[in-house]
Order: sequence, then structure tokens, then C-alpha cells
Amino acid sequence: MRARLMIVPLAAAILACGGSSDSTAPGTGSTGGTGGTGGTTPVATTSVEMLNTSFTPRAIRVAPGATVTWTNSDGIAHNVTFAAAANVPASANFAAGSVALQMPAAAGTYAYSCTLHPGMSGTVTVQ
Ligand SMILES: [Cu+2]
Repeated sequence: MRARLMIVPLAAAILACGGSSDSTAPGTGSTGGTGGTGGTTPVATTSVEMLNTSFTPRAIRVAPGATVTWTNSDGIAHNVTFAAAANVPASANFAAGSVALQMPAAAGTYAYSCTLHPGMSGTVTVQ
């Protein structure tokens, strides 16, 4: 009985070692994922085009408080709606022309989307 009880902790220790080396591998994987995000390096611009139901460029980088202009080239209605934390008022739906919105003064990456089209999203990085 006691001998078995001693074997169990040993087995657990071995499993723990295996587990920790396994968790290292996913960590490396997620680092690769970060590299993938790096693939969408924010573009320094204050102009975003709405085309083919997507924002182009999808990720932009602006100065604090900058005014960003979204131009709809799609011929169908879109909008620009930031997450509430950004404290940027949502645009109306518009099918042509453009809308200009002032970005937050606080540094950060702010996600926004078109609420009419799931998956139509972008980010503004203020820095
Ligand atoms: Cu849309």
C-alpha cells in the first residue's frame, strides 16, 4: 500500500514535467500568432476606405486626437462603430461619401466595426 502511494507522486511528478514542456510548445505557438498580428502592422494614415465590405487598411496608426476619415467606396451602407471604451460616437449608416471621427487622446489600440456586416472590422492605434 505504502509502496504504491510513493509511486503515484512520482508518476505525478513525471506527468507534471511532461505537462510543463507541453505548455512551452503552445507558448511558442502563440508567439507565432503574435508574429501573425505583426503581419497586419498598423499603417500610418488618417484615411480608411470601405471597399468590398472591409476596411482598408484594416489597421491604422494615428497621433492622439487625430481626425480619421472613412470613405465609402462600396455603394452599400456601412458605419463606423467603436467599442464603448473608445468613447468615440458611432457614425450614421452611409452608402456614399465619407465620415470624419476624432480619435481618443489616450494611447491605445481601439477596435471598431461596421455593425451591418459581421466581420467588417478594423483597429485604430493611437500613439
Ligand atoms: Cu458595412
